[in-house]
Amino acid sequence: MATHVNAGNIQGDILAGGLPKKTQTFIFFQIIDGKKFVQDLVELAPLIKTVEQVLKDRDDIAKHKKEKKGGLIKMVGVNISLSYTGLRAMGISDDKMAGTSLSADTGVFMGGAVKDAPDLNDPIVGGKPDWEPTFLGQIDGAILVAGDSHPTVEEKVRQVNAVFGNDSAHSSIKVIKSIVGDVRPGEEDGHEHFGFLDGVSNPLIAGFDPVVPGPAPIDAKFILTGHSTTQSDWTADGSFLVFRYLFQMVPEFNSFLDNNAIKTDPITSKPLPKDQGRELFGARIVGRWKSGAPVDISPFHDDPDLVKDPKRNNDFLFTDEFRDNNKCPWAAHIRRTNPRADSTRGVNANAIDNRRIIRRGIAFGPEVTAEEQSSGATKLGRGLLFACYQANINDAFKFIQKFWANNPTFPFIGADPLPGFTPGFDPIIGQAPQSTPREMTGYDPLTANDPSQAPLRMPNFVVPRGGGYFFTPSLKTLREFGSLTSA
Ligand code: N7H
Repeated sequence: MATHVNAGNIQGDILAGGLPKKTQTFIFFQIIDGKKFVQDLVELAPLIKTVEQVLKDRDDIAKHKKEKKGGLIKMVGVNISLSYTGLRAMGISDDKMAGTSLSADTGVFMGGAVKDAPDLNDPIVGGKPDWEPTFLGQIDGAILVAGDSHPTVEEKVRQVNAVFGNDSAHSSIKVIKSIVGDVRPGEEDGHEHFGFLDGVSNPLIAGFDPVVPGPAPIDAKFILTGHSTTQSDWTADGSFLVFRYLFQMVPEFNSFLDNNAIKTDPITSKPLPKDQGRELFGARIVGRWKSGAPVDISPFHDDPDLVKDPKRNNDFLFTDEFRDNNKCPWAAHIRRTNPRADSTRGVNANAIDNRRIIRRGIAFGPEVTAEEQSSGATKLGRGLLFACYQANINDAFKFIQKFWANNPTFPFIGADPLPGFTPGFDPIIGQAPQSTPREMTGYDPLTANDPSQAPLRMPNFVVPRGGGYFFTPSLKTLREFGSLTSA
């Protein structure tokens, strides 16, 4: 039987499409008075938006659109997550975490994101990840405030601050960094900074989300903590939030697309105009066109109508191309991060429900300036505030980054597909070990399956500058932390 989703008990960013947002502020904090903080959480609980409220918001948005009233409904939501050091600062002992989901991931959550960064091949300088100093220090929690506009979010942030005590002498927390993310303007709404539509494919939850063609729904226990054993505990209806502060080198990425535009039309064998060749190359390294249309369904030309149809935009499993990469290269970002049937058939068949993540990122930073575009060099910081939820960080986010994106031989393990062929790194997020080149193959449809083709060298376009591993508790647990801290 599918795990029951108790929508009124689960924080709203986790399921049902997450907190509706045009802008989102991430507030990272340290706990300076653990006892007061635990009491403050009881007061904060009514301000937290649940999945139940998100479902209602989504109905209201649909109704507003249907009535063509224009503008946006005023809407805002708050969620809160805690790191291991945060839980400890609240007075929750390791004993209380033992035997729960918090200790079930080989120490990844408890060890924290800084310790894990070398294992993800994040660049290391002076023995430390090359991150912004704030993220190298202690971060006890993250408050997410998402809404329709800056004034709505700012008003809610003031309300949240008041709960913890505005006056720094009496506040239970100290804010150490706030980052604002914004949906990109105009036609780029919903597209990340490289120009690709984001947020298209997320796992469907069995018995909760409406079923559409594509990968089969997964049990909620792969996203929600505390449901993997028959006995549920205080971590039930929670989830782990992985945050990554990812900067994107957009002008450099654009030059890379220009320089590697596909030259020959794979169908007519005639020369391909430069702009078309460039878009085809971009689509093949991501696995979707900028419109969001998947190359596995529309391999050689964009089809923007396809992505508007939720019954079609995810309806592929890479099953037509088990042993080739004609339509979608094996290294392509979406084939790497969700290999669909690549992993569930053949001699190395493995179910991957426990590898799925629910992504909730938002873009940050300004649009590319004319000067950056003409010089081909990034001057201003921009990128993705990457956020994803799962029941086990080691099995999901970390596995995807380490064993899929950073693994040049995936999916060639043992006797699986073409012998002698190395797909290379995920071109978007794959990270090679220090001083090792990042390369991929299979990008040109004409030579896609030729083991003798020269690999393509790729600079890093995505640069990690921070991160955090957090636990997002249920509403019930938020109110009852006090009972866990008493001896
Ligand atoms: Fe990715 N991009 O613009 O290229 N991602 N991603 N991602 N990503 C996806 O389905 C992107 C990152 C996943 O089920 C799309 O939403 C960028 C990390 C997964 O088909 C696009 C960055 C991790 C999927 C991008 C970035 C993942 C996915 C297609 C960093 C995990 C779903 C649209 C700056 C470790 C795969 C969509 C599926 C899709 C981009 C980061 C994972 C366009 C720019 C760090 C699981």
